[in-house]
Amino acid sequence: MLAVLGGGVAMALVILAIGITVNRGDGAGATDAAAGAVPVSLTEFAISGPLEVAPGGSLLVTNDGSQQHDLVIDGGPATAMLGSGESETLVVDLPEGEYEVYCSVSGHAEAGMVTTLTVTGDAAAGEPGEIAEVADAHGGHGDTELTPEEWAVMDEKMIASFEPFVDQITSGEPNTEGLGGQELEPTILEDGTKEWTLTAEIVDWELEPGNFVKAWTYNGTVPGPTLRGEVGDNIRIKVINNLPMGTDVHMHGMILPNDQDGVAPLTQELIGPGEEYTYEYTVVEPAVAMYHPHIHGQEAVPNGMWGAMIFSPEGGGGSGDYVIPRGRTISGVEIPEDLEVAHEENMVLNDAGVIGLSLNGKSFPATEPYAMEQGEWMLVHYYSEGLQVHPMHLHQFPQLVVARDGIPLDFPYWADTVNVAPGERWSVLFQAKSPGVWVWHCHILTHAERKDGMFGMVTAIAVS
Ligand SMILES: [Cu+2]
Repeated sequence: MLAVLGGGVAMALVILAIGITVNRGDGAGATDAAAGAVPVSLTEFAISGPLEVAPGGSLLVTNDGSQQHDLVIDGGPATAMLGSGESETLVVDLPEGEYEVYCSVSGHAEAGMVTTLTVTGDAAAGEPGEIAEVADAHGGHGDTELTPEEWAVMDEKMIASFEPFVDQITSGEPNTEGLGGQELEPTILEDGTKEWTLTAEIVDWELEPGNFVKAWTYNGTVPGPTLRGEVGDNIRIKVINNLPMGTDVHMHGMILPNDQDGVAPLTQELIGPGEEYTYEYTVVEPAVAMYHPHIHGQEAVPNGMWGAMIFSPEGGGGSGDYVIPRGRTISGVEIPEDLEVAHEENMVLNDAGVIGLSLNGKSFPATEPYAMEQGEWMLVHYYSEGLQVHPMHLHQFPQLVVARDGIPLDFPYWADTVNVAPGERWSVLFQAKSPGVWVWHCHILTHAERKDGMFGMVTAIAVS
């Protein structure tokens, strides 16, 4: 029986494997592979290569990684964004010469997803390339042969990359349009129900100065609006779907009736384009939670469809500070009984889709800097809407990890770097003890820095 089962599973896997290697564009992948297309493998974070192809030849590009990737030939054609396991055949109708090839997802080329393609009449068809040398010690892609003069240019670019960010600190003005994650006041209905309206729509979103992407959003911002309330609230969430595809809204971390769980078609009908749908239930437990579509989630969520929901205990005013261990001593440090949270912030991490490596929908130097006064406490809720783990490091001030997924820890602990995996929420508390500008970033350094400047998952706290 086990053997039969095993055989069945193996057969299913074979069928699945056949299924996912089929070309998603024109259905000719398998045929082309047989006819001599050069196989190219995309992984985190490498492109097999260097590549060689004859004029008019083709590449069979397969995403062997776990995230979305594409393959762009500089000055030539590109594949669609490929999901894990998907393939596409790319015809290389280019003159003989050497071309750079890369993945266009923000940060992926810098992390190693680049190689070269030589179009030459001498090319032997169908020979797979070797995995390119992955990120070297400089976080680049193997081209460490820069001259001191070239390095001097990189130094200059690196220093210059900070300017727009420093301008934000000194002026207090953001350098891009659009600020995500802002609190949305509910409409209070006659019976006391709190009602929010969320409109799902695709908008132009300024990710970094001058760089607009087609973000999938709630109410036009990344992240979507923050919803706050208390245990005992009856809440209604009205969803208007202006997307070109169906959607649903899953409230991850909220304890709710099954028919409010937002998983079409299991617990509700799909909300079609142009349709409206209303969720309604009573909040029974405090939460540091989040809402996002479940259907098409792998695409919608990294592309920006995500928002925070914070529900305090009754009488808590909608604050997430119920997670703070006031009056306790943790590793010798006393947490004051009367601790006041001067700043409660959500920090939403992303690394995929059109938003890419970012904090709260912005990539450095557009990330928001935080202004604090010496001695103030900040409570931060980290969330991940991406596909990877990010070790979040704050310079100088140890972070007291007080809650996981909105559940207060019996044993809070201090750490200077906190890992945040997809789906998780980690709440941390710190005191800004010393003045200065203190950097706060993901410590996977290729998520924060490339040869010619900082980017992605970097911000700072300016303590006065
Ligand atoms: Cu990271």
